[in-house]
Amino acid sequence: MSTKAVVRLGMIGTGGMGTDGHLAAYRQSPHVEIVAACDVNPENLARAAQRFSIPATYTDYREMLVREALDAVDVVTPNDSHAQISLDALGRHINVLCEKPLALNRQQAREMLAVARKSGLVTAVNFSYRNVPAARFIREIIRSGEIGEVYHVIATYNQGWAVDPNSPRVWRLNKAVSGTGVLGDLGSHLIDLVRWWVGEFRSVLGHLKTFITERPLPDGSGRAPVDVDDAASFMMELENGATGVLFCTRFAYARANTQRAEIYGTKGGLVYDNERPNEIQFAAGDFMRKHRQYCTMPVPGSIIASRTTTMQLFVDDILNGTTTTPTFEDGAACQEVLDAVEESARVGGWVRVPLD
Ligand code: SOE
Repeated sequence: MSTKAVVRLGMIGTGGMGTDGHLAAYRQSPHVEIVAACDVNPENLARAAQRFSIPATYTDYREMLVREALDAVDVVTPNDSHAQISLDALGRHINVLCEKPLALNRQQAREMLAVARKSGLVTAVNFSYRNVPAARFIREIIRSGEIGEVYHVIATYNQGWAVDPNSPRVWRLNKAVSGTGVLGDLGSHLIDLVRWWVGEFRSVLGHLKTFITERPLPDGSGRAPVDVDDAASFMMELENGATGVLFCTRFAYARANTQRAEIYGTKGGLVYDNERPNEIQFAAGDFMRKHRQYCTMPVPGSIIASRTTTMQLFVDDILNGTTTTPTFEDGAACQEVLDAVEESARVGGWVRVPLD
């Protein structure tokens, strides 16, 4: 890649994830220039512009798309605006990175995917845990054949912030804005890891649960209902015949952000833990099976050293014509599973993926 090549990027959404997550990541790349930022919240926008020295600011993304000569946008807004912003950007021939979950539902996701395919542009979805060294190593081991054919994946993703009944009714707890609750927010990461490690989903049996159905509004103006899932559990069968269970919650006491997965194959087993990103647990072969032993295996230094972010990969993909990030294909495939889990929970039985 030429050291001079630079992607001119417009940032859409300058909340915590937009700034501490995305803009901070772009700062690590010499190949991106943040030429403009947009947010409906002028205070967040001004703070971000100052912190990251962004020359132009907008409160309407459409104005930004028209006025700035952009190569790319990064969409880090609440879920209900992912589809329209992405479609508008693609329509102006601008490459798009979008936060997960890609959309509110599969209909939106399918439209986004169809437009993305037709455009030939680079699209990315921030399934960020693919970048955890242990997650990458697990994929390499599975693909090498070292644990044989996968029989099972059991994965959990636990946060605990919602256990406090006074924790406010933020947008993530409002179905009209978020689509689903913890299912789309955290479950989408697990679904993506399972697809990336093992393969596509065939069917699911879901259960969704809301524990606290009303909370104080963030601005103190009263209380509002919570109409999304606080916890989501689902069984799954994958296309290769593997079975498993995924579980995610915002009600795991004293947990900040804990992901774990166990993967069992015909010849070995693996354990992933995002809080121990540079190691895995591993067993393979008759000797370890006989003695029921798992050993801690360090992730190879080369994988650790090349740890990156979706944001840096997105920029490199635009400049190099490569596809190294999860794309709208992955975002839409994940959305098909999310919709299937929701539908399964509604009808109380197994459903096929995709639903229709
Ligand atoms: C929610 O608390 C959240 O910020 C998710 O939206 C992110 O995707 C996850 O990586 C961390 O937790």
